[in-house]
Amino acid sequence: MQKLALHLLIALPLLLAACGARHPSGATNYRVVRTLPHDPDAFTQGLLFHDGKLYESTGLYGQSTLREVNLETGEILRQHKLPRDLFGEGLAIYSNRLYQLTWREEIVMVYDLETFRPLGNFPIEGEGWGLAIWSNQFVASDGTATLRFYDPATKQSVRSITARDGDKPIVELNELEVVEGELWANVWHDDRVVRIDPLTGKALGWLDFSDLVPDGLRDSTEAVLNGIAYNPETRRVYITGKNWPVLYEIEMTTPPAP
Ligand SMILES: [Ca+2]
Repeated sequence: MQKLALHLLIALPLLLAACGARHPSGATNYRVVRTLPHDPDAFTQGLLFHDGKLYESTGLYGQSTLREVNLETGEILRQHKLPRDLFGEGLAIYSNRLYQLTWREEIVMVYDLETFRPLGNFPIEGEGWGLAIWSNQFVASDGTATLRFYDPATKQSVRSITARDGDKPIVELNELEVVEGELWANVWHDDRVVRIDPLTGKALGWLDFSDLVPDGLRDSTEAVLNGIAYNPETRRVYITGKNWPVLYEIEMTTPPAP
């Protein structure tokens, strides 16, 4: 029995790691593992990890970019500048293509992942804020409490949910990230991230990042928390904000069992 217990002890974390993508994170708290540099000129609108690489979308007219960033140094490894009349927003990768939302231009830009070569765009109705992939569908926020899911093949909306904390709709959902099956969202002008059930819209909990807002930016109405990326290989979450000089590597923690 002792030997079996030992095997289970060794196997269990591996099993949990392997199943991680299908299990809710249950994260109710976090620990900052590392504080890394981030380009203070980046008006961050989308952030994601893919195959060990960090990708970012930045906004503002005349300054919007799609970029690959060195996680350790914050250096821009390569970037594509958007035309001056496009305002970059949420970013997602699906089937070796990058998809970048635009704010009020009602188009989604498409790029080749390997080369950053623009491959065209497709229309989307309404404002574009955050973008992620959940269960092989795009999920997009538009500044309201509504999250719309799109079929990547047809680009048509297939369903929507309303994010609610109890009965109260959670408005101004912004940057999105799928973390272990949950949908995490920045709330604009809020230092917290809400964890949402992607099937129902129900808030599963909140993570308070107010302690991470850099000094000097606490009173800013623009340089707010916005940017969540998740690396499933390490189970680390990355958090930054618009024009923040830092990016935080986060380890999710749960409170000890009572
Ligand atoms: Ca994200």
